[in-house]
Formats: sequence, C-alpha cells, structure tokens
Amino acid sequence: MQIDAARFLADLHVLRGFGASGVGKGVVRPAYSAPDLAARDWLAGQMRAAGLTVAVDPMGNLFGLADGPSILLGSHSDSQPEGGWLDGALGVVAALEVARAAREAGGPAISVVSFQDEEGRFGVTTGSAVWSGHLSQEDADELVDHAGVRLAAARTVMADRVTGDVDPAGFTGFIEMHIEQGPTLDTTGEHIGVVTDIVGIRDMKITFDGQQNHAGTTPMHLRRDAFQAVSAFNALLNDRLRNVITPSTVWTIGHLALHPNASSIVPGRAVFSMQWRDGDADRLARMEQVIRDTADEVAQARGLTLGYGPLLGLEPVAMDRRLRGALAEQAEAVAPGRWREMPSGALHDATNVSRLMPVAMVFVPSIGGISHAFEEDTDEADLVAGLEVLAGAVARLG
Ligand code: HGY
Ligand code: MN
Ligand code: MN
Ligand code: MN
Repeated sequence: MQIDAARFLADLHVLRGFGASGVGKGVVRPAYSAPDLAARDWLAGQMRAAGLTVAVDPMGNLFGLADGPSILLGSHSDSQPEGGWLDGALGVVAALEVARAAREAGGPAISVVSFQDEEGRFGVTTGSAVWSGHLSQEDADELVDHAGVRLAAARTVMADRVTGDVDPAGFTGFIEMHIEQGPTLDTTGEHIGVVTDIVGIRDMKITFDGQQNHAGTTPMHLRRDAFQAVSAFNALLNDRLRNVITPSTVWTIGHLALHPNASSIVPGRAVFSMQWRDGDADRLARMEQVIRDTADEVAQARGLTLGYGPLLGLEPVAMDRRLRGALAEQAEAVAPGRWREMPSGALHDATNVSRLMPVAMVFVPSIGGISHAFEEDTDEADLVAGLEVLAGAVARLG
C-alpha cells in the first residue's frame, strides 16, 4: 500500500478552508453550521471519488462505505467554537488517504467516517453517542446548546442529506488517528503516541437564580447576586476537590452566562458548564457528590435557588489489545524508539464506538501542547509519520 503524503496534506489544507478563522490556521466550524455542512459535502465528494458509497445517518454522521466487511477509520470534522485545523479533521483526512491507497493497491477494505458534533455543541461526542446507542435519538433531540437551540431543530439543516441508519455490523474494528492535544509528546520529542485508555467525563449545566436588581442602590448585604455565587462556588470547590483528586484529574467551568449581563445590574441568573474528567469512574462519582454538595451549600447560604441540567458523561475505556498492538509494531517501524504508549485526557468518538467493535487510537504531537485554540498545529513530518503508522497498522491487520 503506497500512501501519497502530498495528496493527504493538500486535502488537509482544503478542509481547513471551510470555516477558516483568518487567525493562524484556526477554524470555526461548529456542528450543523454552514461551514460544517460545506465541509461534509466536500468530504462526501472525496469519498465517492475514492470508490466509497456515501451514507448519512439521521444525526448527520457521514460515512464512506466499502463493499463487504471493512475496517472503519475516521474521526470528526466539526470544530469547537474556536478550534484548530487538525482536531478531528486529521483523522478523517488520514482515513480518506488510507482508503484510497488501499483501493489502489487492492489492499484491505476500508470505510471512512466523519462523526457529527464530536465537539459537544449539544453534549459530549453527540453524533457517535447516538450511533453507538449510548444516547437515544429522543434524548439527544432534547439537548440544547448555549444559545438555547434544540438539537432536534439544528439537525433539520441536514435532513435532505440523510440516507438512513448505518448498520455497524459490517465493521471489524475502528481506528482513530488524532493529534495529542496535550504536552507529552511535544515535551519528550517523541513522534507517535499509541493510546492505552481514554479518560471518562461528566458534564452538566448548573444554574443559580437570585434577584436581579439595581447595581447602585442595592446594599451588598442585601444582594442575591448570581455571579458572586458562582465565584464563591468555584473557590470552595477547588479547595474541597483537593481531597478527592489525583494529579491527572481535571475540572473546568468553560461557559458562563450571566443574566442580563449588564454593568449596572446585579445579575439575577448565572448558568454555567461544570465539566470534570478522570480515568476512574468511582472518582468521577465522588467528584459529582462534592460538586452538588458545594453548589447546594452556596445556594442556601446566599438565598439563591439551584438548578441542574442533565448529567452527561462517558465512562473511561481501554483500547483493544490487538489493534493497539498493530499500531505499536508499526510505530516502532516508523519511529524506532521515538514513540510511547499513553492515555488520552481528551475525549474521542472511539469511546462510543468501543461499545460496538474493537477500537484503537494513534496520536501525533501538538506543538506547545495547544489545542481547542486557533494556534493548534503539528509538524508536517509528524502528520505524515502518523499517517504511515495508521496505514501500516491497517495493512498488518488486513
Ligand atoms: O473535549 C474533548 O476532549 C473533545 O475534543 N471533544
Ligand atoms: Mn477531536
Ligand atoms: Mn476537540
Ligand atoms: Mn437607572
């Protein structure tokens, strides 16, 4: 199987053009946006040109299907509200190149996928969560984004592209190539990461409701200020979690909406995202209890009411030994002594797909460990090394 590195890199740059931010190589291509649809239409054309049959399921997950049983390769092509050009896109374009190379060489049958809403405009890896059965379409349809749009409404923009459900039974396994999105490989100078496990995640919206009031006339001791509650909650939580966490545990308040969000109004309402991740499901549960107890205490002490959105989440998962072994053998062939086995602190569609079939992942370095930012980038040589590992592993498994 002969991969074409120039064709692969050229395709990556074409895909970057859909939703290009104009800042560095960044992209703004959230799920179901116009650039996301345009990117998916372009990808569908590439799939057809590679001899694959295009299928789109009701969530908008895009498949390029080989005939008969096949190995599934891919990732996602939606981005964060401010995203990098490689997060997800790399795995989809690498899959396309391996599918083309395998076909040209009469090699193993390869199907390609770009999952929808991996970046969680509506939840956590929503497209693959529904495809895998982790989340029902009915429950997914009730999810709302930060602007209050329901998923059921958002996905209607894809309705005329939908061909129907895609049966996972025809796939023998799934391999997702991705950038690391963290500092490990960049720091060690290694070129390839073979993933051992993917951490678990919990994510829920929390709402504090107080009293909206005049910022000049309301004495401090009479205020029921929703922002002050968030601030107090955050400080108390950071302190209390210290008894529960390990050095790899992480938690984030990444979205905060104050109402009505004006300089001279004491905010009456604060809605924020609370997300936490760890490799141990029991620790995730203990953290949830600390979070709920702390929010409850802050709300009571300040005379606010407290509300929770649905608790979303994915369990930690281990990668398949056989697929992982093929990636490791090929990593040693491509970058002798310059690769490592490592866990993933980022979430991936592979977590959901592991419910359906054996899965594995291969990482390439992220320069400066930066991702979910316009600055995200990877050396071209590393992009190509990762593609060589993916293609070689597929050939070994074929
Ligand atoms: O947030 C994540 O880990 C993934 O990139 N959606
Ligand atoms: Mn990703
Ligand atoms: Mn991401
Ligand atoms: Mn006034």
